[in-house]
This record gives sequence, structure tokens and C-alpha cells, in this order.
Amino acid sequence: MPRFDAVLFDLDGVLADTAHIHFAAWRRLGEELGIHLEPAFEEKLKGVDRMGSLDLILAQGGVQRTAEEKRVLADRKNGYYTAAIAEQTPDDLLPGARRVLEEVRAAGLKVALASASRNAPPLLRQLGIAPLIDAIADPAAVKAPKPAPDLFLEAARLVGAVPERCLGIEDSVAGIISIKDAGMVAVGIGDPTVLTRADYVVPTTEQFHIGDFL
Ligand code: B16
Ligand code: MG
Repeated sequence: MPRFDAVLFDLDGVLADTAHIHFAAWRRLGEELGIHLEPAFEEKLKGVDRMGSLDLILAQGGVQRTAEEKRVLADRKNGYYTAAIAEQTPDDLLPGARRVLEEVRAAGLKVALASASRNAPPLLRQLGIAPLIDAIADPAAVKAPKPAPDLFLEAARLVGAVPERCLGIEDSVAGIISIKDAGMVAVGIGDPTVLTRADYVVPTTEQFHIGDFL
């Protein structure tokens, strides 16, 4: 009997190469506010939701804004981001992403998405992988964002899998904490010295094979 019933995927950094698009949009907003973001700041924003990211950027610049002003700024950044992802095509998938989804499905496991991004549904359509995903956890429908376990637990619930029989795949520190605190097995995509709580780490999505975990 296989160890898992479902694989829960993060999107940005696991299936889609969108981290740099998010960061370019934040940098543009930052420049408009007089806040310069060094390239290394990108890592801090991975997996962090929109408002959480804005708070980190404003704190970095020592800038304060009211809740209403922050909503307007977050919407402006999202406008930059959505304009850019409208140009995405299946060629922009991370190498191996489609193959991994197909292999997981061929192994008889459910596929769910646990992305912090509220833009996930249109992005999946642009990338041509929406038909390969059984369920999308809605980040607006859970109480707490990553690193809380809520989004991964919701993804598991949507495909009828118990947490112990779920494998979560993530590229961010926040996301790996979510998976582990949800009681699931965590595969990190990236650097094992960064993703220290992951049970396994592979350098890129291309090196992930579900057969190694069954
Ligand atoms: P949105 P993931 C995350 O996606 C990104 O890593 C993070 O940089 C972004 O702020 C967050 O989604 C929210 O995205 O503004 O589109 O709702 O890695 O959880 O798939
Ligand atoms: Mg990610």
C-alpha cells in the first residue's frame, strides 16, 4: 500500500517560476515609496502572503501607512503582478512541473494546490496545468497564512486525505513549517541549509520523482 494518498503542491517556486515576477512588482512599488529592495530581500518574501509581504517591505523602509493606505498599495502591486502573469504561457512552467503532476496522477494520488497566492487559478490556466489539479485551497478561506498549517490542512481536506498520508512540496521556509505543523511529510525544493525542517530536499522540481516516495 502506498504511503501517501495526496500530494499538496505549492505554486510559486515549485510549479511556476513567478518569484521574480512578484519581486519585480514589489521592487517597483518600493521605488515609488522610496524604499530600495536589495536582491537578497526576495528570499524573505517567498511564501509570505500579500499583506505580510507589504508589511515586511514597509518595515524595511521604516515607512508607516494606515490600513486603508496599505490596502491601496497592495492592490497597486497586485495590478503590476496580474499584468505580468497575463503574459505567462506553458513555456513558463518550471522544468519538470508538468511531468511531476502527470506522474503523481498516474500513481493514483490526488493533487491539490496549497499556494498563498490569490492569483493561483488564473495562473494555472495560463500555464495549462489547471486540468491536472483536483483541488485548490483558497487562501482567503483559511484563518491564518503560512507558516500556519491551515492552508495545507485545507488542501488535504478538499481531496479527502488525512494529513499523515499527505506529501507537501514547498520552496519556502514558511511553507515547510506549514507542512510539518500540519503533520505531513515535507519535500523542500531548494537548499537543505535553508529548508532545514524539510524531511527531504531536492535542488529543483526537475529532480523530484514521486516513485522515490512510494
Ligand atoms: P498573491 P506560493 C506566494 O506563492 C508567493 O511566494 C509570495 O511571494 C506571494 O506574496 C504570495 O504567494 C501571495 O501572492 O499576491 O498573488 O496573492 O509560493 O505560496 O505559491
Ligand atoms: Mg513558493
